[in-house]
Amino acid sequence: MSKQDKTVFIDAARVCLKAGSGGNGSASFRREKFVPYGGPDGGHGGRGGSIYFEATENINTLTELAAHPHITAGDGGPGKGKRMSGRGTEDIRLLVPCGTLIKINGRITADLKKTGDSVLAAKGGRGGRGNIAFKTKFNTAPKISEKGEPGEELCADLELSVLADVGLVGFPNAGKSTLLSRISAARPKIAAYPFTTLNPNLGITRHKGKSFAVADIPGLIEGAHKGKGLGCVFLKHILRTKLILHLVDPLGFGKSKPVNSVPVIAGELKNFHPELARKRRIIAVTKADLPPAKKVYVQLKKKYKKYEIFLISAVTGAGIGPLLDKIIALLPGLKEPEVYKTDDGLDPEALHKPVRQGFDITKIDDRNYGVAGVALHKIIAMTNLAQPDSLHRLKSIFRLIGLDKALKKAGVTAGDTVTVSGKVFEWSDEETRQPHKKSKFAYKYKAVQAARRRK
Ligand SMILES: Nc1nc2c(ncn2[C@@H]2O[C@H](COP(=O)(O)OP(=O)(O)OP(=O)(O)O)[C@@H](O)[C@H]2O)c(=O)[nH]1
Ligand SMILES: [Mg+2]
Repeated sequence: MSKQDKTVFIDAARVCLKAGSGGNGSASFRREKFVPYGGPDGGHGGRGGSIYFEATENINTLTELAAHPHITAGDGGPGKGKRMSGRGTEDIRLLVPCGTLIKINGRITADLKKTGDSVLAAKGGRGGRGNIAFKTKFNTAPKISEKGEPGEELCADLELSVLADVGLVGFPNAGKSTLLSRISAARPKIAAYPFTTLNPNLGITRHKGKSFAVADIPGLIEGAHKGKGLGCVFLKHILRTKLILHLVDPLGFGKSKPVNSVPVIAGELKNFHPELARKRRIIAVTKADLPPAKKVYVQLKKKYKKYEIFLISAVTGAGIGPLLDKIIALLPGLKEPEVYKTDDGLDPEALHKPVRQGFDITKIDDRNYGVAGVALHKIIAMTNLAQPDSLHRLKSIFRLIGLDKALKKAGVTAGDTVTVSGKVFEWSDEETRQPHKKSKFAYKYKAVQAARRRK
């Protein structure tokens, strides 16, 4: 049994990703002998690790990811005093086979075709800024530092659609795997009984200075497109091939005559996907070293004039040269069909671009309001509510993005509670001043939880 056969072939997996959050920024002040008013010196937090998918030809199944679907990248380190930035965390690169489609929220975000193709799946959070970033000429001693940005958290669906130039199809036992092992270094399992191949096998054929990839899939039987046998599960793996090589067993399969193989397989391909019917197809009668082969070859030639038909023996090697000549002559003129389109104009990076605006206000009851919004969620997560200056900054942001106005329009009155991203605030109509100017006025928003804690 080959190594490939021992590994379970898995061509679909759902993985849950959690990118690392950024480290918290530091709010610290320089304290040094003979340096009065040393000023803010809190460093920024480190970057959280991102998670990428990267294609490699060294693996051919999604088994590993399907078995370990929860991937978490490390968080960034916290910033420290003396302007020390936190440690950034390394990104995780998850290796997938070439031909893997990445779907996020049900949309194809990327189609990783060749080694090195990669896509950012979950972006790590940036580090929170330390108080050195908040120093202004009006506030030279800011007691503000940001918390780290949360890392993205999502589930991605991976689907492998093997990429090959030539797809081998035919009834079970036709000699597909034998041919693949003859023309490439692949060593699929071969045996004198049907349904030997249980997973697609991929091999690279080199001929007269040209090379192309060949995929051998499990044998097809009548009704395969309806789920009979194994073939239909794997037919999708030849969807992206440029050429189909149909192998006809001169000994026939079951009670079916060898010539019947042509219309039956053609029907199965067409019923599975119209793209398979459109593909250029050539036929080869196998096992030329056995007596009935020549007769079947002549019959087929007579009956199906529109196809190029070859007579080959994977055991003796007879006829294989001309067949490969034909394949290398045809391939440059054939295009890989666009079976999977990455969703129209969807830029994989767009998923990770920061959302700046937008929130929804819901009136829960007369005295309670809820506010939701992606950008707001991030702002709240990055605000250190225990710092009065940060709370004040948050309040300014609320005013700048128009949340104050919108809430007033929605009918909020003094004493009502406003829940933003799980944090509860109390609405106050009083005027506010910046806290570092020692305002005697109350904050417009009071972090109710923080206030309770202080009592
Ligand atoms: N004499 C002879 N036997 C062959 C030739 N090619 C394949 N065979 C035999 O036919 C049998 C089936 O070969 P496989 O390559 O396993 O056939 P397959 O199409 O991959 O079969 P499945 O994987 O079951 O669909 C084996 O016993 C091979 O030794 C050939 O050219 N000549
Ligand atoms: Mg086989």
